[in-house]
Amino acid sequence: MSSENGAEFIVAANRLPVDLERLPDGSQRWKHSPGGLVSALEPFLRSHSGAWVGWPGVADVEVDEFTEDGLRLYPVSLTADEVRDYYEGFSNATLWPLYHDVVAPPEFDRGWWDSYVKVNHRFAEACAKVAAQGATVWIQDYQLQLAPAILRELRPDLRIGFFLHIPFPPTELFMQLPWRAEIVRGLLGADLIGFHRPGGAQNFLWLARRLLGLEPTRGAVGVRTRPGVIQLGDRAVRVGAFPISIDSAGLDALSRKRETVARTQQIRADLGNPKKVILGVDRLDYTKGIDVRLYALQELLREGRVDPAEVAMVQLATPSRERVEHYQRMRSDIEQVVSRINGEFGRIGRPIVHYLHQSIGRAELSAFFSAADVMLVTPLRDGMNLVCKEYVACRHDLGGALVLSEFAGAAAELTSAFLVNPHDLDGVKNAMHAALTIDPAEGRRRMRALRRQVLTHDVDRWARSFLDALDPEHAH
Ligand code: GDG
Repeated sequence: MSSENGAEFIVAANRLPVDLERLPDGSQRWKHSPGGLVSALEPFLRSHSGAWVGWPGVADVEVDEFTEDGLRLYPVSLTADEVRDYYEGFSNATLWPLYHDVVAPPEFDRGWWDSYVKVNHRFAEACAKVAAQGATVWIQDYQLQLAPAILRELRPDLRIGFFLHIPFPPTELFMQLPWRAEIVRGLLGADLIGFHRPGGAQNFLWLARRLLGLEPTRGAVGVRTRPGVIQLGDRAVRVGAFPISIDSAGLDALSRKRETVARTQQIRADLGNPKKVILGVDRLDYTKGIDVRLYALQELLREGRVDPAEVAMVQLATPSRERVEHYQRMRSDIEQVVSRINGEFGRIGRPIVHYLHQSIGRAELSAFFSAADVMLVTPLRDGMNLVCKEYVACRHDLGGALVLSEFAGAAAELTSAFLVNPHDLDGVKNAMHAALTIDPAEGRRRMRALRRQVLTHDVDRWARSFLDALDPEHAH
């Protein structure tokens, strides 16, 4: 494609915002998977003749570029071996656990690394082909950390941003990575590198000094302000903190709809109208601490601090990365605890834990949030965690109480939650108990404070603050 009709604003992410689905009869269709990222960036993408570069989610298919709802989509193909090595291997069995405080041991495999390098080249080449002269390219997440530098080589005219959606780890842990200098160099191809929290930015600045002998600024990085700066020849790379959020107003409106309110009541009735409904919503992932909250509930029931006749818990565990070995093991561990609790405390027609290993629609999810007296978000480590913000956005009635791990990025913003250390089981139990027995006026006070934060800091503000910092002359 010539640069005259190239795109001016490009998002590159491992996945496209649509998934290719293969139907049993052999035919194919596109299934929309509108995530927060898509809705956040859609206005920019549309008004800047935008394009999205990503993998369509199925191995070994060559798909031509196409336009969906006015958005230009450029599929990047992956072979089955690349899905295994670049995606399931290096991205999800090396980087994911390493960046999440090694809560599972990361595997270092040279073949996986080779595949990661190769696929990052392919993504960068796709961006180089699609971008108009002087365009802005925003590269997303840990699967594509080499792409900024490769793209910079291919197209020095571009403005390149990078955002990491998961935590950037403490430097001692990052130093384990055999390819640590390559990753830091890859990221430095960007003009702006964004993390959720200032701590991540600070870790990165330290590594640039230690591994590459660069001289970053030494001041403390602020939230959306005071980025660190690394001078690389005539180029200044900025490194900042931009906490992501959700479509707060959209969820607030959805939760107020008559149908949602009716569905909320129906869900409580289907659960047997218990006095208290407890909820967990996560991708089934070992970082999310699903087991932590189940063990805490089990002990509270055993100690008689929670009456099995008065509570029902719903755990929605959305299927995720099912071919990665660690995920298979964790799934069966969690399912075992669920059935133990139900075996010990359930009655016919009244299990304690309603466990769903499936994905549900957005409207249904908002009804779940509205139905929950206590929301449990207990990750061992989480870049941000959107679920807790979604819960808050749905509680226009000021009902409900949030138990939130200190190790989620969101904890820095949601300080009126019951904050817990997920490694401290007694602490989690006490917080759950406090949330279950909270005085309604105190609950409303806390929820009001949480909502003030979430409603004034939405995903649009996140995208705008990043893009303004990337291109200060053209504030968005
Ligand atoms: C990564 C980082 C960071 C889940 N089940 C269903 C469903 N979901 C939605 C939730 C939420 C999203 O998926 C999960 O987002 P999280 O932020 O909680 O977690 P990760 O997937 O690990 O996301 C994380 C995020 O990137 C953004 O930067 O916050 O720290 O790990 O929106 O609602 N949605 C529907 N049905 C489900 O069954 N519709």
